[in-house]
Amino acid sequence: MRDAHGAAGIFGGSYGWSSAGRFHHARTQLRRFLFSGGGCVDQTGNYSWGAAQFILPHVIGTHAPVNGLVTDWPSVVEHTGVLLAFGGLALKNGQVTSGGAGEHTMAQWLRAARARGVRVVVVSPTRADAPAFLDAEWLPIRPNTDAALMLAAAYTLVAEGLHDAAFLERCCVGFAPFRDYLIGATDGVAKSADWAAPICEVPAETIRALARRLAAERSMITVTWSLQRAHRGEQPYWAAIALAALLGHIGLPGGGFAFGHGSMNGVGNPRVPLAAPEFPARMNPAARAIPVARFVDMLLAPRAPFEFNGRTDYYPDVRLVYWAGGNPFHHHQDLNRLVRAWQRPETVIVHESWWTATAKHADIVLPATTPLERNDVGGGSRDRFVFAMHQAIAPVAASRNDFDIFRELASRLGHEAAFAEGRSEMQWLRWMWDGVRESAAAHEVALPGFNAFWEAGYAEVPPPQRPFVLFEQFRADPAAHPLATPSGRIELYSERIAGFGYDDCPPHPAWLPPVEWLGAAEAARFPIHLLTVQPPDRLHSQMDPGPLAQANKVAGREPLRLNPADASRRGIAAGDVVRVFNARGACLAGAELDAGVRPGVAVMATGAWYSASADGLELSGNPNVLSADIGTSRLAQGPSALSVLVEIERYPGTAPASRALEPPALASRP
Ligand SMILES: Nc1nc2c(c(=O)[nH]1)N[C@H]1C(S)=C(S)[C@@H](COP(=O)(O)OP(=O)(O)OC[C@H]3O[C@@H](n4cnc5c(=O)[nH]c(N)nc54)[C@H](O)[C@@H]3O)O[C@H]1N2
Ligand SMILES: Nc1nc2c(c(=O)[nH]1)N[C@H]1C(S)=C(S)[C@@H](COP(=O)(O)OP(=O)(O)OC[C@H]3O[C@@H](n4cnc5c(=O)[nH]c(N)nc54)[C@H](O)[C@@H]3O)O[C@H]1N2
Ligand SMILES: [Mo]
Repeated sequence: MRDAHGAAGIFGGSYGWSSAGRFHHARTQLRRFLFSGGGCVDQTGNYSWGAAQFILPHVIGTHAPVNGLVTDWPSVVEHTGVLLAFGGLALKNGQVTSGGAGEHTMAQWLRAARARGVRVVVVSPTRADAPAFLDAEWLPIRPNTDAALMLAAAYTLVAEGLHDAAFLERCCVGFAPFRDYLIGATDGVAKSADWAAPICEVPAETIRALARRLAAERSMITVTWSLQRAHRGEQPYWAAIALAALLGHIGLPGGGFAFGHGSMNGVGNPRVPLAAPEFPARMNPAARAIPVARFVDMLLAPRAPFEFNGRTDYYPDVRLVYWAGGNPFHHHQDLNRLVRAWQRPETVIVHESWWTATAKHADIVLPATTPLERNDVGGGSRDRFVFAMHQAIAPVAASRNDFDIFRELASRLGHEAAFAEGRSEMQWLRWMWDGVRESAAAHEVALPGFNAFWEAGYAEVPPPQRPFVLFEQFRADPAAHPLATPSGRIELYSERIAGFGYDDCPPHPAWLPPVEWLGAAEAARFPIHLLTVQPPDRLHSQMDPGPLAQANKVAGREPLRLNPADASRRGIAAGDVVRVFNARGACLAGAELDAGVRPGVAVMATGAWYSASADGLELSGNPNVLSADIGTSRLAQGPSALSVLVEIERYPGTAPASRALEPPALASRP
């Protein structure tokens, strides 16, 4: 393949979480293997915060608030008056962090905030996003309309003279054109609370009262990642920053904006910013990558142009797809389209530990070990613990570590030295630990040598001495500590984005109706907005066949929660098998009734193992047969997983069982 088609013929982006251990991180192993052998087509960005990663640098000069530090919990507990949480603060999401969690901190910080009297307002289509102990106020918003609510709150501040003119003058650019948009000078539409109320179905007086409250108290606006994993997902993020800028609390203790408090464990966790353990993939000599969620477009339209963040590029003509550590038949949108695209490459190679749908759809499957069968080091950038992951059992049957598989392939291809650098598994773990230790020393944290760490099983990094406040120095002296934006300040209007000329991402935050939402014409045919959220009982699709996830299934499928009124109108009772469908596909699910889901909305977790009947009905309850495979905008090209309209009906008769756990038909066995 390399001789015939070069690096552009080999796709090795291989998006996916793999496992917590940082050395045996399959995706990194694969990319390092392909990079050291001449390069491949890589993926840039991720499914988690794909829109945020590319819009935020234009606005605040960095995307660090989604992958690094935000104003930490001690600062919030001490100083925040009102915590406004878009997308909520669901404890289910706080179980997980990439690299693994040494301590689960979300619930304890929320309890501390509550005890200190921080008032929490949760904006979400589902009540379950706020733990009961928070006693939060719940604003049940229509999905994908948060930008309208944020703009209306901003309008209210301006109309009532409650905005912080001094902060806007000192720390921001572009307030004037943004204000012109808010008051309707540019398009004749004032973005008032009365304008927003019918869009988001939050009463106008509630929006006005919220804006006044945010101005009267020290306020922190936090936004889950889910809001930007939707069509036009750039807008609620930019609008939240603009609203926080108008309030003028950015850079003050417990004030400003943050992302992801309700998305992942450790967000806001106080931590000295030392490096997490890392095994380097190194550089891709082919310097070629596509936006992460566009890989099906790439397979279906080789050589077609696409736009991305101000540039036009061309999809490569990929002949070989190599995946290790990800499950595209779980994570990608519009799986029926993926099934078609998957027929295009000449060869698909997958490393897996389990017979996932991705493995079943591969030409060559190499069985990989699980974390129990190897030694590793875990830890993440938000967690104070680094942990030794000791091998518990010998590799099962013919399975091997991804590293060992790639090392042997590299040896046959003549680039083993570049791939493995002569180090064994344990030598790499030592090398990685030394990196953590050196970084810790630079932050004046002393960590033990490898042997002591390995024996103890973990190392704990003490919490930092003083709270971290995002943009504290910038606020104190914007000239001395400029942001990495063209102006050095927060951009409420971006000349650079204006230069892109994108109508789907204008140069200031705006309300752009998404392609599918409850206000769209399409809602006449498909009147339910389906939210496809992170599962409470597993990590994505991992361990779905295991007893924990299986015990929570309803009628043998993934549960679907909907409002009792919507259910009774359709003759659906709790425990029924339902068929969820739209023009893209259909899946089965097990009905659960929940008055805490606002009418017109249904909720399903992602991750049920894809299993389709001969006529294309998905049987396990994988909602990605319903989601749309379109970019958030030409700017970020992020996944739009959460903009999905569907209809739901009771499944008549006896539904066919899921075939997800049936063994594949093999051409040969090792
Ligand atoms: N509709 C919808 N879709 C979504 C989302 C959504 O909100 N809605 N969320 C998106 C998000 S944020 C994400 S992060 C993605 C997650 O998508 P993925 O990260 O692709 O999902 P996982 O199920 O974690 O897949 C990891 C795979 O790696 C395998 N694996 C684990 N360890 C190893 C190993 O050591 N070696 C090898 N070779 N394989 C291993 C596992 O068995 C599993 O099949 O899903 C995205 N998809
Ligand atoms: N248990 C568990 N936790 C996880 C994961 C997992 O697989 N399992 N995956 C992890 C990963 S990889 C990621 S990226 C994060 C993702 O973190 P998020 O993207 O924040 O997680 P979601 O569960 O998709 O969404 C959070 C909540 O947002 C609400 N919501 C959805 N749409 C809207 C909307 O339009 N407006 C408003 N206001 N609210 C909305 C939903 O009710 C949902 O419960 O989760 C992480 N945490
Ligand atoms: Mo994610």
